Amino acid sequence: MNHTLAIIKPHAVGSGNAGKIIAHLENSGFSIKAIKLLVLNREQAGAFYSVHEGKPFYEELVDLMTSGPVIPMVLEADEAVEKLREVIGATDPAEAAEGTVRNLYAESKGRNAIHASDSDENAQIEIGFFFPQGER
Ligand code: 3AN
Repeated sequence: MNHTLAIIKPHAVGSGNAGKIIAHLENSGFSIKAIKLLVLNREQAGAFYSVHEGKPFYEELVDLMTSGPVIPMVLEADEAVEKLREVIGATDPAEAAEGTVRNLYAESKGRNAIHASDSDENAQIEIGFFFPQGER
């Protein structure tokens, strides 16, 4: 079994879709190993997305991720990272396959409802960001 990190983004929490997204993930075969709800400050959101610093959408991304509570969770499944990327669909909801989380719940490429780690290495880093060793 492998682990990955998902984050339900503030606009999806605000629009009342968090429960449906969590159910979608569980119905897709993931089990939740850790979960919390918190509001990120700009420093935390900027650090989390530091690979995107300098890109045209960076400020918009930090604005979005600090606009309300987020729900990060550690998900477990076989090949969790690849599987979750498949279940959430493409970054741009216009390109996300039918029935994927972003096809169902994203509003735009920026407001795309959910984040998922893109490699096993990043999954470990991102899990540690929200759920430090001592807390697990
Ligand atoms: P993904 O979330 O599918 O891994 P990344 O890592 O390329 O996509 O981008 C991280 C986040 O940055 C996306 N979830 C999205 O919110 C935002 N983003 C990426 N590209 C754009 C873009 N062209 N315009 C607006 N926001 C973007």
